[in-house]
Amino acid sequence: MTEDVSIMKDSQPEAIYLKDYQVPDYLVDATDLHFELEPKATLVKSRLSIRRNPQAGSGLPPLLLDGVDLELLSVSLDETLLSTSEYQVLPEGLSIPVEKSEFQLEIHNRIKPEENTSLEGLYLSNDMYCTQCEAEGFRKITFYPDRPDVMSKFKTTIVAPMDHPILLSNGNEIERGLYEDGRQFVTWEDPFAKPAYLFALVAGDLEYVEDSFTTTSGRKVKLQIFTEAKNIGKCDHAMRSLKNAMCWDEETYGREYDLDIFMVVAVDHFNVGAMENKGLNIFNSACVLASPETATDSAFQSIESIVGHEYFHNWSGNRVTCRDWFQLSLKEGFTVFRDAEFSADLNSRAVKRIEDVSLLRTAQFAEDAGPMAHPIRPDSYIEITNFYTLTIYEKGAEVVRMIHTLLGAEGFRKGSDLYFERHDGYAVTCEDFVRAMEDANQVDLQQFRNWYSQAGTPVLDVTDSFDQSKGKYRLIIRQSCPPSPGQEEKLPFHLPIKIGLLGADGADLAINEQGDTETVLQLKENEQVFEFSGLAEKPLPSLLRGFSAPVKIRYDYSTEQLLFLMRKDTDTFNRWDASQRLALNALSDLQATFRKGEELQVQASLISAYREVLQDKELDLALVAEILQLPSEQFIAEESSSIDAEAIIAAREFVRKAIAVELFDEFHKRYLELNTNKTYSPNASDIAQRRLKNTCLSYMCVTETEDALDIAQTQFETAGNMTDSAAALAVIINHAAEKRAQDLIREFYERWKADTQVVELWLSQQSCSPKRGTLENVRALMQHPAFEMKNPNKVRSVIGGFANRNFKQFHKKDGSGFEFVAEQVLALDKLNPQISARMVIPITRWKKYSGDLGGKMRAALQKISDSEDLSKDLFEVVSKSLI
Ligand code: B3K
Ligand code: ZN
Repeated sequence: MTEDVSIMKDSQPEAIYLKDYQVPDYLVDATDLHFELEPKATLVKSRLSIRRNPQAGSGLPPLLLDGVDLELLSVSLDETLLSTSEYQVLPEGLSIPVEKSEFQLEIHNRIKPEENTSLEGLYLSNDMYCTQCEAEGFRKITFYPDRPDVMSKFKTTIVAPMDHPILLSNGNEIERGLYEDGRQFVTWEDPFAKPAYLFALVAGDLEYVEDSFTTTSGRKVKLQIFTEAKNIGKCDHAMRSLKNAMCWDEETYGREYDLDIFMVVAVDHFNVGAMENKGLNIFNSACVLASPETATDSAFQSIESIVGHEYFHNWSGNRVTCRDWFQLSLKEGFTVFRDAEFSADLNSRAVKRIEDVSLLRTAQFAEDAGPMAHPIRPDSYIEITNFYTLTIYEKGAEVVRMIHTLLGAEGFRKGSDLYFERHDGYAVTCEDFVRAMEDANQVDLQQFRNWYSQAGTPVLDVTDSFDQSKGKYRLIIRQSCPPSPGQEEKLPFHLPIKIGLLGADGADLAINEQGDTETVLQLKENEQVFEFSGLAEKPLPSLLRGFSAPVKIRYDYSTEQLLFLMRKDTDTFNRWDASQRLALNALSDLQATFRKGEELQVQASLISAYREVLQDKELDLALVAEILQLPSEQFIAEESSSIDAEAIIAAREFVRKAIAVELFDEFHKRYLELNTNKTYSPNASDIAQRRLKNTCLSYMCVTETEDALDIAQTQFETAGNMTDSAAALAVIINHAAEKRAQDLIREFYERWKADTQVVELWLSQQSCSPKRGTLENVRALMQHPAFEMKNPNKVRSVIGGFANRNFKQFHKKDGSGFEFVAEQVLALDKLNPQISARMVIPITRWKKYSGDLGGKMRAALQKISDSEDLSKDLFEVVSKSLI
């Protein structure tokens, strides 16, 4: 008996609503899985101990199981084989009539890992079997109530031929053996009940490094990182990061690890960065493997934070999980906040904050103003995979950070303790998180909840006045929030605004009678006035210190005031922010000049501000590097009410060149000072030194002089680490004449072609080149043996690099960049819908463009929409963007 239950797609996929949530009809107390691995036909046998959910009401409704792309072989209920007439096969599952409130269900089905290019469910990556089940991938393995509020204890047996000697699943290994036919088996048991999305299986010819960690209460935990043999030398940094994370979570949150073993596996084909499966984290190779010769500083840092992130999920996500997928930010926002604090504690706090805020203000703000805007707790979705967004993750983390700011570190810890204690072992909601924070601190966060239900980036308009005779300073703050899809009117938000007041000498003035020099204002009304007395002079406000809320703040600072803040503010973040404002203002003026066809000129004060920063030996090197970076084209675009891509490019290139030419000698001098031959270490101060050095090199090469390019070439030839080598390659690709660039590109590839992560970097540097002809080169790269359309990292490097990080060539006037993206998105959709729905994003924001660029973008999007058989994922993004 064989039933093919592959999807029969309806013409219009339907939305799912939070308001329709109902508790599950049945619970699964135990899940016993048995896999016989074969690339073309893996046999899955599942035995489920099921019982009626006492909370779900009376009667015995049919049992509904999810199942997608499965070949059903048999269904047995309490050991009796059912005939096909005794259950119903649905387009995406099974419906089984039930007569008892407790029963055993056994299902046998087959799947084809080899054909699974969606990388959801069980699939093959370079001959290694692996799984990805979050959010709804388990249903591609077997029939199951695939929802996070069904938590079950899993036992898993994996049977495989000996050429796949490593067989892993969640929990502890309890048995292993050999069959007569030469296959081996291993059985794993996970003592913690978990939703199916945390299930994992890995089988392959892998090697591992091993270490251990002893928890505060004395449990010795075995730590193992598995990779293909060729990568075994690239695991040390991840292992160190893991131990640091385990230690940090004990110290900061009082959370210990709970199993005897913690395993990490590196996989080349992976849709996202990593996955927090219980006891068996699966990582995209790019997010775990590193060595000084092959990985850049930023790779080292992101590995540390992702290893931390996945580890922290063991509590914020696994022990306490989500009731439904609308609550995704409950685990993701909180865990991003946790990993950001982990990175800040281990490295430079200010730089980490600058990096995170840059990402938020560039990409999340754009999302919040675009067609897919949604609150951190969405009300509806068509395909949940589309909601693993910057809003859920990064804005979600900002919302948690605001709670931390409002309650203080101690209050927040009381709240998190209560949250973990109250909800351990349960699937809960964002509401439960906020309530724990309230209950532990006896505070009212009613209005604060608007952050969970309203999309869009709030705007704060700030004005001030000073009454000299009374020494009274007033800040008047008005908040508003633009409409977002389905939400025309917004209620006011409750948000913390951290401020300081600067006196004429730049020192922080006392802000109240206690003599505090910094305070957190709580904004709740649409308009609120804050008064400060006892001031002898009108202060200069330093607003939203540390970016204390995810908002846009408008205060009419003059150029002189911004220069003053840039030099004097005691809040490092705001010093950097003032430099960004200053540059943004200059760039905005230059765009206007460009549109008028007049000659462009850069103010001398801007150049001298950069000179001063460059020569400042007191300032943290990392901060100097950050300040010297002009706002990215993407950030300038996000800040514009209507995007004029040509003017943005012209203005930014002009300023960059002017700074490079005017300060060439200073850049060169600083470059030479910083170009010391240190042994590589990815610590914060060395990273800062390399970052500033390479910023100097990059400015020098903007002049396109042979002298500068020779320096870059020498750096390329002598570099002892990938950070310096890649930085030199990038400037040569972007600024050198064709021959020099091509020679280096070839040389680099020949040297590194066996290293997947380096090749990904090589691909992306070329697709990001602002040089003419890049699109043709991108097309050529897609024919290169190093490119693989079925590998998301390669797609992200080439197509993603071009569409997201090559502002100039992607926005070419003829619309060729948009057409290219549309064409690739359609091809990808047949292989991997999660990736096609990501790659389409750059052409969805057509409404924000001025001139006919927006029209061309829309036309490319329309072409996708007109095509047959779009995946649910792509359909949702495209249809919402065309409205
Ligand atoms: N929780 C996973 C996300 C997987 C999503 C796949 N569609 C990674 C993370 O946030 O830790
Ligand atoms: Zn996460």
